[in-house]
Amino acid sequence: QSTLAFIKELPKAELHVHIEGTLEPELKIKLAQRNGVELPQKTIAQIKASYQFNDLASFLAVYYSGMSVLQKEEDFYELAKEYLQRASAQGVRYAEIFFDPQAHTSRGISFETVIKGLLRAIAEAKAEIQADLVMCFLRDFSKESARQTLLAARPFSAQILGVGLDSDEHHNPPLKFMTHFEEAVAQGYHTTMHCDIDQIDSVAHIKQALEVIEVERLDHGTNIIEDLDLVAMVKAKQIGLTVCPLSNGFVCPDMKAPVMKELLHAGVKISVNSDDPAYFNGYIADNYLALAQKYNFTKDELVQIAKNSFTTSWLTAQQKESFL
Ligand code: ES4
Ligand code: ZN
Repeated sequence: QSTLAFIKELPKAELHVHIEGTLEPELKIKLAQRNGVELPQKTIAQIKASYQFNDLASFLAVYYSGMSVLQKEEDFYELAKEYLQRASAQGVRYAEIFFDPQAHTSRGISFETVIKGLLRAIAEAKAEIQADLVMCFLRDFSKESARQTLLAARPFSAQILGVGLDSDEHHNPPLKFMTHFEEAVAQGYHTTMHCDIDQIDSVAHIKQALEVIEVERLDHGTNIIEDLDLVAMVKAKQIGLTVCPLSNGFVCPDMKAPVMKELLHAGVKISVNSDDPAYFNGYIADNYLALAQKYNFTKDELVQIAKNSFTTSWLTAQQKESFL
């Protein structure tokens, strides 16, 4: 049995995927035509050639500009439908999917348009793959904008499992959104946030997230390795770290794979995820495969990672059991 076949068959949960980051060039072109949006690139090859980034900021510029084609409920439906099909084909049984409401409401698209399209795709795919939504605040937007987003989400709060924090981390520490996370917890949402790799003040941001805001998971977060007290705390509290090797590969030559191995063997619950698969050249199985082929992760290690993905998910204990 090939390693890829083994990985695909391994039941996995995906805990860190931005639905807007699953927008493939093919769908981008189709939606641009349907909605009368003029794209700077005309062909799939040209679009792919424009995907050149070497840091978070250069990626985010491409990521946000690509979203201009997403306008109608149907567009968000198709986006999620395609992701769920791809994820299911790679052995994802359960996905907690990030979406960025402010990236759309700031363009005049209503919160309702976005979430209704996403929810319809999730409902339709239910027999093949289970999924929930996690709403992210854009950390480079204002606190007031985050407050309004929490308000706009209220009518849909039963269909949103948690809140996260993403986008440009520089000058936008976790503490900027402390009150929003408090309010989110009070409203019954689970919590996670991005602590991207090798940021200025990475360790300080992780400390804010874990010690002050007390999030349940960290997205990326591998810089905990720089502070052994943090490693011990994450281990004791069973905080999940949702790591994204191919995404890391754009800003760090070793994808943080050696650190992942170290954390895994220290008993930290790391999972492997695809982040923005349409932009980082691969879905979840491709991420597992990179670890196996380039960094000699063994089948046992991959199995442990897949188990961690369910353990650190926000499924109920009973639901987890059905997958493990
Ligand atoms: C993201 Cl890689 C990454 N980092 C921060 N925010 C994001 N949103 C989508 N992808
Ligand atoms: Zn991310």
